Amino acid sequence: MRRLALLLVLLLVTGAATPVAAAAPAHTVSYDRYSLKVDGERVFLWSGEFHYFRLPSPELWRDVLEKIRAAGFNGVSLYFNWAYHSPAPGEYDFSGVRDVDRLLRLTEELGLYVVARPGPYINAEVSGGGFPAWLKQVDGRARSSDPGYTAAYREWLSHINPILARHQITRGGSVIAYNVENEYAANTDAQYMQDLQDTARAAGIDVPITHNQCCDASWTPTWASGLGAVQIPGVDDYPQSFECQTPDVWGPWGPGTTERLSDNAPVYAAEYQAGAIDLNRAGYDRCRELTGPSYMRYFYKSNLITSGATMFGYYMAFGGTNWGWLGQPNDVYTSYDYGAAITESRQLTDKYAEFKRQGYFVRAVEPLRHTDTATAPPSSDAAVETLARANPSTGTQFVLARSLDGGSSTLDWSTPDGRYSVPVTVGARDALVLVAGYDLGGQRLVWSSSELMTHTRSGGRDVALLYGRTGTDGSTVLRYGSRPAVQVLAGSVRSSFAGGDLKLDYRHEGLSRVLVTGGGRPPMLLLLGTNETAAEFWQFGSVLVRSPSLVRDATVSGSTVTLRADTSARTSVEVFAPARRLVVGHGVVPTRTTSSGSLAGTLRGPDPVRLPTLTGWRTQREPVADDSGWTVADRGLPSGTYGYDQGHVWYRGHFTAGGTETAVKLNAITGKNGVYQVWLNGTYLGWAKGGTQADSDAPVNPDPGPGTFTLPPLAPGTPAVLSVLVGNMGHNDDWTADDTRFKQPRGLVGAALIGADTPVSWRLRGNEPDPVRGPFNTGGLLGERAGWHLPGHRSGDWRPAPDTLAPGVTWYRTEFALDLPRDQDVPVALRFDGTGAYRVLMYVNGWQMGQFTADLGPQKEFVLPAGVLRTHGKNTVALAVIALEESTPGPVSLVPLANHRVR
Ligand code: IPT
Repeated sequence: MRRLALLLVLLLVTGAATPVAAAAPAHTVSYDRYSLKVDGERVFLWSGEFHYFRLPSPELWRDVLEKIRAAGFNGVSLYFNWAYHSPAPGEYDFSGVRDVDRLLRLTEELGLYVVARPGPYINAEVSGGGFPAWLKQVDGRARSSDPGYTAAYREWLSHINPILARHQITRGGSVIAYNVENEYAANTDAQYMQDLQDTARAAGIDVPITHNQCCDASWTPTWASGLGAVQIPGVDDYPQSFECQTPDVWGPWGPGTTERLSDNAPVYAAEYQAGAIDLNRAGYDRCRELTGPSYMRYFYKSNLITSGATMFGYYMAFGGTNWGWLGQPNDVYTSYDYGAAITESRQLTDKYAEFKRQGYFVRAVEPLRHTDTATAPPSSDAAVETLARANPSTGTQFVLARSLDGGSSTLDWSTPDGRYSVPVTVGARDALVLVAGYDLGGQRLVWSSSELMTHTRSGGRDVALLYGRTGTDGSTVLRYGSRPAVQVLAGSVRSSFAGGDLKLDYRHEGLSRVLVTGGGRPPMLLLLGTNETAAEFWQFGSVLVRSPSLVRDATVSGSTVTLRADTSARTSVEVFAPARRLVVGHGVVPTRTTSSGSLAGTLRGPDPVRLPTLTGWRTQREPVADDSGWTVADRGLPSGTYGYDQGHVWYRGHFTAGGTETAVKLNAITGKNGVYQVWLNGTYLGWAKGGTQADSDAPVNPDPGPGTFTLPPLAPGTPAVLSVLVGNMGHNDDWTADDTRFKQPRGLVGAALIGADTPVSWRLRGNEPDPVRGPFNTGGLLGERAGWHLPGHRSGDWRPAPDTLAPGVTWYRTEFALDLPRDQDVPVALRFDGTGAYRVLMYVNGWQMGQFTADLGPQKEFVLPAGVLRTHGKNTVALAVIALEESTPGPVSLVPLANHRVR
């Protein structure tokens, strides 16, 4: 009996650890110069970048991935962050929020392809560019074939490669390609590049290996040939730059044309700009504007036609949060919203709608997967530029009509089905991709001046959705053997029939509907919308749904169609499927059948929610503890030498005054925006900015690190102690692959008394990694070391909060309970108001969810993902308020960022 139980337990345990269902069918992955292929079928890879390490809530990975899928993406591009998994050499953790096996299982469940990007170097604005801090102490240049570095990265790959290998498509999983290194363009070492690939192959990676070359093909090597060459070399392109403060300046970083790097591999836009880092702290709304729908239409559609690229990785689809000390100090702050299509609080934006219009098109129209350059129809007006591609087997043509200033033109279009004069209107900074000669289901689309978003075959008829800018004219021509019957169900559409061509003329307004029957073809429902109404459609398999709310999924079983949908208000829903009954979530929705043969109903919105006010704050000063147990700085001052790598480090310097000391000269290197503070015998001497990176891009480094602090007079023989709190901001990247930025030390790097040669003996204390929340969660504040940020800490002896804070660290704690409606999604943020010379590290249930920099801005609201936040139960908030000068911190509150009913 017992043995049986043991066996069962073993089975359960091993069963849980086996990621891919053994029975999942294996597939082949191949490629040619046009596209990837799965089981010989061409695949257009339309993927968005997602960073699991920026969303410490596996439950919400599903939410984001479902939203990515619903937008029409068929893949995700995933960096794997070495540093996130490895707190120390030889130590690796893939549990909890680091469970990438779970992430990959989710992609499999959702049917999303994965481009796996395990680095070892990833950049990504994460601390060290993904290199663990301990690698700074390893001899040998990082990103080279130096033996010290080689041993280190092989250790990482020996952990991550087997996970990725068992999730490959070739073993029934989701991984379709494996990307080595990242924009490896400076100080390159081909032997290293080759070894990364040999190591992957030895671990069973058999999908195509890719690389993302920096910026454009002028960067060499491109890794398209020679030692270290990959199978599918790709290019990263950020044509809009990162200057979010000037969102109207277009294309400062070049035309953004995706380039062909190899004659026998598809064109791969490995990272194509889909947002921006906020280098100048303009706020992410500006970044979203800089990379908004207009840019997306012009640049993304141009890419389809200029290069014929069939592999895209849009960076980012969802940005997330630099929680803890995850972020790299120079380019980002806590939020990594990125101005992406899906916001940091998981909300959909107008960029999402544009992705949907383009993504559905790319998915639906198979001939786009295999195209060559073709002659473009001449345009009567130079304001509208045309470019074209055609599918060599079907003849289907794709014409790009783009304009910078806007214009109307007539195209003299020689389509596969005859020569036509096609009037088109293109807005300013806009582009259309028009299709001709396309076998659309059972129909023949001769041409259309509307854009095709998608089509489906359902209930024995074809349904096609076309759209254009509101107020512009559109025409669609379909070919029939004989005159079909045309029934205009909604809107105003004129039709004419001549020479086998049915021509429909209309203005893009709302949603017109036309039913065409007879003519020797199956019936067809044409939906003629605007940019806005088209974006209200959702498609899952053959089911088309129209609703302004998010639809996550749709399935048909018998005569019932079941949807999963979110609503933020009462909204309409219309389903185009051969069904008589509509179920949303678990409830039947009353419907009527429309003249279009669809089911229409209404979904109710969420109940209002109120969040509690944060009250009852208790405070405690960072303890002035006995430092006898601290680490003796017997090997120099930098903190990394002692393994203190994240966040703050306290230093204590003891000396016996000679009586002539007048000042202390210090230097700390913190990374950009870090500061350090100094006390003598408990008296505050002041603060200074920490030194930043030795930046090869900016050789004139202002390096504000050094600071000289005047000492009060000290009588000879007085025992004195200097206390220095250094606020490290994370580790520099290694973009230049030369160690200079990345291996820059952190903490104090220089200390000397002025006026005497008095020796000072230093001790220091820094962080210990949190075994649950990971290596980036905490730094070395004494309160962190004492667990004051943790939910279990008892703050009974803490005092009520004072109005004014003395310089230094004051801790605050309070609790609040939440009981949000179970079927509602209410993203919550912690909001800080106030400005001044102070900063706040915030902890929610022990998780460090950000740093409010009242002295720098711009971020005031810090997203708290459910999971970290208990939406049903008690929550603990702890704040470490670090005052640089006497400060009066502003109020802190909980704010709802949205409210959706989820079914
Ligand atoms: C490119 C990196 O590959 C990526 O990791 C990330 O850093 C991104 O930029 C910016 O967010 S680097 C390129 C813009 C030079």
